[in-house]
Amino acid sequence: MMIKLLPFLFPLLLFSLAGANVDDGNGGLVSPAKLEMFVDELPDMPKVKAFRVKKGGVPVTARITIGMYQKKWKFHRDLPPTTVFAFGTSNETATVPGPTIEAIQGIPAYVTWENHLPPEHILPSDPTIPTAASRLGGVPTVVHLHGGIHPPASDGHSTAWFTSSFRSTGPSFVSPVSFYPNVQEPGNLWYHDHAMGLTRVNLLAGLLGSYVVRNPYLEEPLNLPSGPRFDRQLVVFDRSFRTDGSLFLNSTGNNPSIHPQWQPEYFGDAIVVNGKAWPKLHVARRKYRFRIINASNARFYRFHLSNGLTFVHVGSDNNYLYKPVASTKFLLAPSEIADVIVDFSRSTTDSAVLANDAPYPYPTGDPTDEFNGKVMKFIIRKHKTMDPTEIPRRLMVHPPPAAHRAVKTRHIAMYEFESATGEPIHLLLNNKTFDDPVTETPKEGTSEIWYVINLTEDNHPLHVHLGLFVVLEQKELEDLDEFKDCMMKMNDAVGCHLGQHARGKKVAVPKYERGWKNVFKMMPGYVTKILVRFSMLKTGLAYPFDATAEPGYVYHCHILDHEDNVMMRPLKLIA
Ligand SMILES: *[C@@H]1O[C@H](CO)[C@@H](O)[C@H](O)[C@H]1NC(C)=O
Ligand SMILES: *[C@@H]1O[C@H](CO)[C@@H](O)[C@H](O)[C@H]1NC(C)=O
Ligand SMILES: *[C@@H]1O[C@H](CO)[C@@H](O)[C@H](O)[C@H]1NC(C)=O
Ligand SMILES: *[C@@H]1O[C@H](CO)[C@@H](O)[C@H](O)[C@H]1NC(C)=O
Ligand SMILES: *[C@@H]1O[C@H](CO)[C@@H](O)[C@H](O)[C@H]1NC(C)=O
Ligand SMILES: [Cu+2]
Repeated sequence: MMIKLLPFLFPLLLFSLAGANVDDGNGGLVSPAKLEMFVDELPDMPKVKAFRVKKGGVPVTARITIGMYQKKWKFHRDLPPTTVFAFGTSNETATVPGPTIEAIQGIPAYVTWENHLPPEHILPSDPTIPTAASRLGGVPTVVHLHGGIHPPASDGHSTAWFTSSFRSTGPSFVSPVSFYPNVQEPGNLWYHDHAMGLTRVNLLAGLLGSYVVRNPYLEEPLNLPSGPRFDRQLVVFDRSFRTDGSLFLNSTGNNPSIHPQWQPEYFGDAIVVNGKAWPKLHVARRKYRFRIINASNARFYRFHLSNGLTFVHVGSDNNYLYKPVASTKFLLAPSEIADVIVDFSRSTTDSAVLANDAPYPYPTGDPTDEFNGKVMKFIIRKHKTMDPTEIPRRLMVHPPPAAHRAVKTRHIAMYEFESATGEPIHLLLNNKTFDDPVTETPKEGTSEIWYVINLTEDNHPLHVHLGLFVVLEQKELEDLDEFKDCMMKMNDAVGCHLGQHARGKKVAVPKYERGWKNVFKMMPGYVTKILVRFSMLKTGLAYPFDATAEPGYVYHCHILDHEDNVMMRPLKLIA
């Protein structure tokens, strides 16, 4: 009898043994110590041209199709394949991150984004936060081109989501085809999912990729490192894995009686660059250009190189700086993009580790450890190679901020609401949810001053769709408690700010962040003054499309866990 039962009992026994240390339903996690660093080569993502080249080399408008597929992706030599959601021109070529889309300034592109995802998500989400959902099932997705200047219908509005084969669509869905005029200046953008309440999980699953806008006439004379070998994208994010290779996102919230799954910040154990955990790259002893995108949900990175080499910043987010700025260490918030030159010919060593020492959450959280303190390794060839490139003294001239007279001043206050036990419940802008009527209605073609007031404990990277901004001033409040008291009593940013409550010292903006930006870190306890422009950067003219159309745009915190719950507000341009 016993013997007969055993074959049946045995798997059950194994199952319950495995269950013993996974009592919270989260499964056994891979310790980062189990993943040897610097064993996988840094991948180069496939490139997709968002233009066609006619006879004679003339680039013209193109139509491309990019799908979202569920497939397996290998994040590390010693990790079983991971089920992911990947972008690609086909299932076979889909990658995490997705292909790098290459566009040319002024050449419009039409991108059809297709959802080929199965009915069920691979990660848990939370129905108690405002979340896109279809009664027919399916995974709602919508793509936002971060840094793009394009009409509202192509902006990937959070409620313009769609499921597989467009079987269901969200209330502001307009068309499966996004129109990107590519009228922004040459620089770095990225595309990623933006579905209401699912952005954090859809990005964790892999729905992100980089997008470069080039202008050969303006950029070739700069003589910066170029071409696929020397001009590289580094898309950085952090992820945790279970021992079976699957992505890990905690299915229990930190405040489960209010939000069963939502947690205020996702931090992964492994640092992944271009889809490989702690990769290595063999480099020649010469200059390279790295466009580093922080595609983490919540992790900040303060990058430096272990051998002390400097980074020379040539751009920040999607714009060139006026002149190069050298630094040995720099801070990148989620969704910020650094554009740096590293000259390996100056290295005294044969390798350099790209390292990170930003506490998490930034700035008051845990220090980094030997795992999340390392990002990737450069292995530097022994002998110098010929290097015809240089770092010019001047890069690109943009009209100075003073040239934009602001016609309106607004105050944007960031609030975090906590439960009785001190756990975050949700975060709001101006104490309003996403569904409250629109209050930010800039006039197209104008510039505005926004005072962004951070009343929370965290650094919230603010992202404004469509509008580019310059940080004019950041002031550290002398008496944050007094200011907070005023704000909590009155929710009157204007009254509290202009009254006697906002004394403080000015803190310089780092030189490498003084350009026109898409995202900026709003330091806790600071009032940050930005100039946002809702017109074309170079000419100051209105956009070459109807920016006042429905469904409008949004602005939000780019910590995805905050954006989803629900640190995001509508932004509607008016004529
Ligand atoms: C994509 O390929 C994977 C196998 O790699 C398969 O499981 C999946 O069903 C495919 N998806 C589609 C939409 O064909
Ligand atoms: C998941 O989150 C809960 C609540 O914050 C926590 O108690 C638990 O330790 C977490 N589980 C893992 C595996 O991190
Ligand atoms: C990446 O962005 C996240 C959130 O947007 C931020 O917390 C993190 O510090 C950033 N990391 C780097 C390296 O910039
Ligand atoms: C924020 O809004 C809630 C609900 O409308 C209200 O109860 C609360 O007093 C507001 N807080 C502030 C600081 O205005
Ligand atoms: C908001 O303020 C908190 C401290 O009060 C700080 O930790 C956090 O970084 C600030 N966020 C931003 C975006 O500045
Ligand atoms: Cu935030």
